[in-house]
Amino acid sequence: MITLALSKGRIFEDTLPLLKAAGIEVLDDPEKSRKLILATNLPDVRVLVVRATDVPTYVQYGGADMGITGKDTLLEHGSQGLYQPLDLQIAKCRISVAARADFDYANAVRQGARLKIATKYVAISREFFANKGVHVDLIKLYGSMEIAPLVGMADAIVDLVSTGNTLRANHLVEVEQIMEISSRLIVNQAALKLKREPIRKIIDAFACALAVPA
Ligand code: PRT
Ligand code: MG
Repeated sequence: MITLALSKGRIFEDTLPLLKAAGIEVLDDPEKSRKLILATNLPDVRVLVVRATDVPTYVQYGGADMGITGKDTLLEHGSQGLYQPLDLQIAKCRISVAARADFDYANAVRQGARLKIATKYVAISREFFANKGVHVDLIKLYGSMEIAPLVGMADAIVDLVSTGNTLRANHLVEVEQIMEISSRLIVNQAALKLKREPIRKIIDAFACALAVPA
């Protein structure tokens, strides 16, 4: 049995064509079904529907053999015990710093300055600002980060941006891009040794599908 951990929403949708290329069809729609373990057309392949942030955990502990997760999630979680064979080029976005338009970010990120950042991405933020020599007080949030600068709780946020509509709707400005984000295929290193052939087959099919221009 090969178990694949996926999250609902954008990653799931973008993954379906890749699965299809590997000859795998998921039999239930996770947006409609309440099932968390989904069967596929292949009797020895199943899909776990987990929270996006839990995908690396399932794969690391062997609850799933493989999974698909954003680079953002992977960097926050750490990649211990995980083999990362492919950048799937799906669910693309960027991770950026955003602040109120009236906030003087350029002045605030001088070497040795101090900045209050609200984010779900504390590890990524800590490293980014440490490399700049800027001291940061990090406030961990789990969502709706955009509110924090508006109510004076933080100077800026670090969050994912794709169209920029969410920032605009909340009167925030993207002041610096940290990195480009896309989703990665991750594989449990022990599973790769024990189930080498079927896992290799899936990795190769995904790689093949990626090589075909959309
Ligand atoms: O929703 P839940 O709390 O269960 O988990 P999650 O929010 O981590 O999952 P999900 O499915 O929303 O995101 C999964 C992955 O998709 C992320 O880890 C990213 O790798 C990737 N991804 C790509 C994005 C976006 N684009 C994105 N735009 N994830 C989130 N967003 C959000 C962003 O946080 C912000 O609130 O969309 C908003 C910004 O979008 P724009 O278009 O308004 O700029
Ligand atoms: Mg979400």
